[in-house]
Amino acid sequence: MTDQTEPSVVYDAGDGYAKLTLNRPKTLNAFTPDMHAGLMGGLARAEADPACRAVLITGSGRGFCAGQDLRDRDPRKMDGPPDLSDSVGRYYNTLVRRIREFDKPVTCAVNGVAAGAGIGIALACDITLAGEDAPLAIGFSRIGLVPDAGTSWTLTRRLGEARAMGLALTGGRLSGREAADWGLIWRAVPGEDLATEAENLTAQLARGPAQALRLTRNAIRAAADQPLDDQLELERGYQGQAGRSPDYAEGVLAFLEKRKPCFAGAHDEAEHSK
Ligand code: T3D
Repeated sequence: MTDQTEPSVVYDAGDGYAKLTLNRPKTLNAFTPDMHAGLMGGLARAEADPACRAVLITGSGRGFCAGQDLRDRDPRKMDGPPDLSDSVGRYYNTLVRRIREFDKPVTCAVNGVAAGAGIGIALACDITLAGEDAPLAIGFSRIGLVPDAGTSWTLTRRLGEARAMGLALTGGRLSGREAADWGLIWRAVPGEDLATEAENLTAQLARGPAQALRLTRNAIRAAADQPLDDQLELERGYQGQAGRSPDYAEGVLAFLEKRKPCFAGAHDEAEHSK
């Protein structure tokens, strides 16, 4: 439902990173096709900008994201049931894949309630912070749906089957603090500190050795899917690439010269293979 003149996603250039703010606060930033387009457009802009070396996703107002805009699913205004597989494939799967495969680190600050696919998007990011009291409301089963936007995958991997099943079947909720205690997200911080913490973290990643960070993301993700022997070989190959990078030379020099490193973030094209 496109009932606003403000952009549904606001793009701000930060200190070496881009901040993408979901901006439909009256609906707790529920997803419309326009908001999906805004997010995809913001990611494309961030990817194309060499000065941008990380992305932070957050929400405006008191919510992070309430999932799909249910006003666009009002059965009274439809001829028949919607084809949700089309919507999930076209919008949510595309977005989750885009975030997961993004070329630069992506952080997320869950500034307030996250529900349904809003949680899936938050958990697709590389590092997720939340306000201590921000509710993560799984919710899907409460409206007769199943977890989507990768939520069934992320919950199960990070929490194990017992907790994932309990949350998914009951449509239960966790506070940001519980989500961090359970290992679902990186950290929970007092709400008033969240924006600063998330911005500092994202700026830190933006200043980091871009190639090594990209390889590290790949290594951590691969670890869940393969045996130790394969992971050891993957680490060996990645370290070979990292060891040839100017960032490594700079890191060692900075250590020896007792100063902070200044990473240029030069990309070795060969290491783009995942
Ligand atoms: O459809 C597809 O394409 C398939 C994909 C599905 C993916 C999904 O995400 S399905 C799940 C959709 N989301 C939900 O089921 C969550 C629905 N919302 C809630 O359960 C609650 O609003 C919250 C737990 C998120 C927050 O509760 P609370 O008490 O803090 O706030 P509230 O009063 O319920 O909501 C505030 C306003 O936001 C309210 O509008 P109003 O009455 O002030 O004009 C409410 O209607 C609106 N809002 C909240 N969530 C949505 C929404 N409007 C549209 N769509 C929403 N999802």
